[in-house]
Formats: sequence, structure tokens, C-alpha cells
Amino acid sequence: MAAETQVARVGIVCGSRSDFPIMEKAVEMLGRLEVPCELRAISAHRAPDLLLRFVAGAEERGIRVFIAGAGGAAHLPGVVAAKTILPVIGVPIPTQVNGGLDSLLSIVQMPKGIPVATVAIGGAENAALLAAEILALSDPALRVRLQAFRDAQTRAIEEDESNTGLRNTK
Ligand code: RP5
Repeated sequence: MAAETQVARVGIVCGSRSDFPIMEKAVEMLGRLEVPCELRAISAHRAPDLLLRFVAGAEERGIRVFIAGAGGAAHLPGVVAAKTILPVIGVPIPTQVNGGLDSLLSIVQMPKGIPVATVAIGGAENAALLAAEILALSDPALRVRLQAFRDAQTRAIEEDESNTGLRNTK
């Protein structure tokens, strides 16, 4: 039973260890939702064979959704999507080119036939939430945790008095 909960359900992969500070936000968010995940840096162009082996073995290991982050000519999410029928969520990594516009366009502009669901530049938290929503379709307990996350988020805004700005009325 305990071992079963340790099986990673979300496979997070990125092009370089330099992407870890962004991708670790996805790990953290999935941790809050109690969704087991794994994070690997495997470059699609420097280690393509390793990447293909990682993707090929993932479903058998228990992975049900991929989150793939890359920067620059960010082909990694598309390559992952090309080799699996599991959903792939792409995270464009911020770069020196207009803050990551190169990464965003490389990931979001997938030609038809192979989809990659793309989040905002650096949007690893939303990638994690979307992955959790996909898993929650067949995991009622996770659905409850996701709803609790949403409710707490809303409550924090409603109850935070510092959200009230200055008034000039009596
Ligand atoms: C991409 O190139 C990686 O995803 C990373 O965002 C970028 C730079 O990689 P490093 O030169 O830091 O390894 O493949």
C-alpha cells in the first residue's frame, strides 16, 4: 500500500539542470497535492536516445502525465509528445530572448497531430495543477484535495485585509 503511493504519476523532464529552479516549482506544487512525481534533466538534442528510453519506459513505471520544460529552441516537449500518447504539458523556460519568447513559441506552436498543452513562460506551478486535474479525472481523493487547494486560495484573498486599498470616502 505505502509502496503504491510512492510510484511517480507525473514525469517531469527538462532540457538541463539549469532549468531545475523553474521545474522544482512543479515538484513543490505536486507535493502539496500529494501527487508523486519524478524530475529528470535529459536534453532532447544532447542525449536523444536517453530521452526516448525515459519516455518509452514511463507508462510502465506508473507515469500518467508528462510535464516537459525547455528553453531556447525548446523541442523537448514536442519530442516527448511524439513518443507517447500520455498528455504532455510544456513549460517554456525564461531566457535572454525577450524573457523566453523563443521557448514559448517553440513549445506552443506544435504542428497539428501532436499536441503539447503549453503554460505561461516559467509557469511550472500551473503545469503541476493541470497535471493534477488530469489525474483527478480518475482519482476522487485527488479531486477533493484540488478543490481544497482552490478554496484555500480563494479564502486567502477574501480574508486578507491588506487587499483593501486606500479610500478617500468617509
Ligand atoms: C535547453 O537549453 C535547456 O532546456 C535550457 O533551458 C537551455 C540552456 O541549457 P544549458 O546550456 O544551461 O545546459 O536545452
